[in-house]
Amino acid sequence: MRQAAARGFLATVASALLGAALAAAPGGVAATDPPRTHEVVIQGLLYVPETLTVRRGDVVVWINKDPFPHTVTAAGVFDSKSVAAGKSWRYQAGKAGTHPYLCTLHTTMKGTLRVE
Ligand SMILES: [Cu+2]
Repeated sequence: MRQAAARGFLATVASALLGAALAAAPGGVAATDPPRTHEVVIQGLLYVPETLTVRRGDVVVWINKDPFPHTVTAAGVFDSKSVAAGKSWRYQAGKAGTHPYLCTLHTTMKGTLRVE
């Protein structure tokens, strides 16, 4: 009997946790959350993080910490043009999908923006 009671208690806890989990949208972000701002640092000829996942409406800011210019270019989706040393460029994610991008000045620099 004690075991049955314990199981009942655990089931209650589990369903409470499940309820809490279901209250949040995928990724743990509620659908009603306001747009967020994400940062990608450009440093040492790298985008950090290299891959970033955001929601439509979120803003992504690329911050160029290198002492020379870079671009953030996903052909047909977004293009920062030249971002000078110490400057940043922001983009509001509007088009859902996986957008590989690169720096047109240093084409080995690659990143991916996933917009859900
Ligand atoms: Cu570059």
